Parts: sequence; C-alpha cells; structure tokens
Amino acid sequence: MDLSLSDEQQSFRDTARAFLDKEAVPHRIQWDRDEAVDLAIVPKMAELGFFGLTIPEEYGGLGGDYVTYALAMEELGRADSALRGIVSVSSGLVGKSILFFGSEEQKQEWLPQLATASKLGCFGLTEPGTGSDAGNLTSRAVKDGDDYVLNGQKLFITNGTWADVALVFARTSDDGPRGVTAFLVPTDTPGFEAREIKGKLGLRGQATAELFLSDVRVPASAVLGEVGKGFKIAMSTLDKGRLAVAAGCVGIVQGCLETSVDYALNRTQFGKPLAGFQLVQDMIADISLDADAARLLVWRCADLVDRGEPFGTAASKAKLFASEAAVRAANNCIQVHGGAGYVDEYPGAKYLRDARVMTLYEGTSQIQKLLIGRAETGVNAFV
Ligand code: COS
Repeated sequence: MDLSLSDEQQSFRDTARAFLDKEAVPHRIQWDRDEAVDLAIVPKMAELGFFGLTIPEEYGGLGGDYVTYALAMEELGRADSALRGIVSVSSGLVGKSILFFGSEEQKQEWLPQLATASKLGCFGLTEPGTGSDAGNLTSRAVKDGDDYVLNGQKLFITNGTWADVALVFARTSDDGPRGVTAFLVPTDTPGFEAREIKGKLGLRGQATAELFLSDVRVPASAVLGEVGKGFKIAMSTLDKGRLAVAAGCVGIVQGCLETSVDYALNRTQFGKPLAGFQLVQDMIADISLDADAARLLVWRCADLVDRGEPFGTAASKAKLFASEAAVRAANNCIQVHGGAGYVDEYPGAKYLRDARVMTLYEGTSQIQKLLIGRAETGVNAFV
C-alpha cells in the first residue's frame, strides 16, 4: 500500500528495510533470549539516519518529515520493537522535548549528540505510584540557591541503564499537573542510579529500568522549558510518541502478515498448502485488513503533524487501533503457524510478546479511549 509516497520516502523505507533485514532480523531471537540487543547496532542505525530523522539539520539531524519517520518506525517494528523503542525514546521523546521546549544552549548541547546517538536519552515520567495518572507524580525538585535538588523514583524507563541524559519530571509545587517541571539530568550526576528490570514478557532486548534519585543536584539551567510547565511538555511530547508506537505496531502487523503468508504457502496439510484452506485465508485477511487500517491511521496522523495541524486525537486513535491490531495480528499469526508459532524459531511468538506492551505504555488503550471520548464530547472523564 503506497499512498502517494515521494521517491525520497520510499527510498528511505527501502534502505531501512534492507539494513534491518541484514543487521537485526537474523539476530533478534538471540538478543531476545539474551535480554539485550547488541548495542553495536546503534551507531550503524544512527549512520543511516534513524536517530536524526526529524531533528533539523542545524542540530545535526536530517530534517525529515513525519511520514518518513512513521515509515522508519514501521520498519523498526517489523524487524525488532526493542530497537524501535531505543530510537523513539531517545530521539523522539527526549529529542523532541528538547527541540520544542529547550533553550538554544540546551539544543546545541544535546540534539547533535542524540541525532547521532553518540548519547542516548531516557524519559522519566512514570513512577511506582503514578502510571496513567501522570499529573500526580511525587518526585520532588527543591530550589537550593542556583540549583535544584531532585529526589524520587521512576519506573519502567526505556533506555534507563543505557541513557546519558534523563528527562526527569519532578514536582516543584503542590499544584497537581501545574506543579510539575522538566529537568535534563546527566545520568552520571551523583545520586542518580538506574537498575535494570528483568523478567519482562516482551521487549526483552531493551533496557527497561527503575531510576532512583537521591539528592541529585542540577543547576537551574537544567530546567527544560518553564518551571511548572513540565506536564504540558510531557503530554505534548507523548502525542508524538504515540504516533511512533503506533507506527511500530504497523510494522508488527506487517511482519505477521509476511510470515503468515510465507508459512501458509509452504506448509502442507491434508495434501495442500495451508493457504488453500478458507479458515486460514480468513485469518490472513484479518491481518491484512489490520495492516492497512492501522497504517492509514498512522499516515493520517503523520500527515497532520507535517502540515502543522492538531494531531493529538489522531495520535490516540492511531495508537489505540494499531496496538490492539498488533496483538490481534500476532495471535492470528501464531494460529496460522499452529504449534510452530509457539516457539521463537518463527517470529509470531516474539511479535505477540512485544506487541502486548504497546496497549499499555505511552498511555493505555483505556486512556486513549478517554482522550478520544473527551475530544468528541467535550466532557473530561478524568475529573
Ligand atoms: N498537549 C499539551 N498540553 C496538554 C496536553 C497535550 N496533549 N494534554 C493536557 N495538557 C495540558 C492541559 O491543557 C492542562 O493545561 P492547563 O493547566 O493550562 O489547563 C494540563 O496539561 C493538565 O491537563 P489535564 O487536566 O488533561 O490533566 P490530567 O491530569 O487530567 O491528564 C491524562 C489526564 C490521563 C490525559 C494524562 O495524565 C495522560 O495522558 N496519562 C497517560 C500518561 C502516559 O501516557 N503515561 C505513559 C508514560 S510514558 S511510558
């Protein structure tokens, strides 16, 4: 399905796919079993432009559009969602926050490094006590002379143990979401500790961590944007993050489609290929429909971003549909494969385990529904 993609967009997608088919797909099972991707792939991905895609050229990026970004995220999701997460958190959530809310000095300092992945970032919003209710976070930042001193804990932080800089959201006053401020914290600051969380169902190749902040002292110049505006930074950045998650999910669905078709054509039962059975075609048709529908929602959202139109609700719709579709498609994929689908020699099992978190992080499916419902009715169900 190539809906009016430019030559440059198609070319980036083709190059990305060829690269990932060579450098990631053959290794993803081992990375998953080892619970760690080989980070040697990160600079190679950066060279291709994955990290700098939508960062402007003046800050060391490619200055690309969001449709191309969505294509890149789709290819990463098709190859290995663990890699997609590294990119979309470091250059997406962290890089975009700095790009849109940072001072010129912060942009000059961090963006060229994030665009080339010489440094990685992590996004410290979620806490043990606040997941969906992010505006109630309890980590604190107290002004002390020209500095701020941060204390608190963050949970389920992608890239947490790999990151060089953490975008930490902490409370500077007791005013709910309006009392939250964003800080750029180098992870080698004394008092900052990251511990990897093991035993995840999926995304096992990706470092997910718990962060501990004990009297972490940063200068006032570490504040990103304005004091008390951190929640807005988090929310508007997550709108774009949801687009990236949704695009990655399209890649999962696409991967499920390709492997299911391949298996159905080559596996023979009752004297004919599985593809000749109507009930197998039924499952493949469902995966194909999910791929098209999810991709169209993603491209619509990316196009809105590129045209400077409001896109928050479109991002929620794309994320809601694509993440649920990814789980559905992975289940269908395993069903097409029968017993073979249950072992990781075939990609369906990993697609399912990786897809499962997509309906949870960056806003659960229920949060997306309430955001869509709020946009449609004007009634806020969160109060
Ligand atoms: N862009 C910019 N500003 C936004 C925004 C957005 N998308 N969404 C909310 N805001 C602003 C509001 O305009 C409001 O500003 P004012 O103080 O000027 O009125 C402020 O932020 C508070 O907004 P709201 O009242 O909606 O806050 P809530 O606490 O009700 O937020 C939800 C509710 C559920 C929407 C929010 O907490 C949320 O998205 N939760 C999910 C968190 C999440 O995705 N976690 C995953 C973390 S990364 S794995």
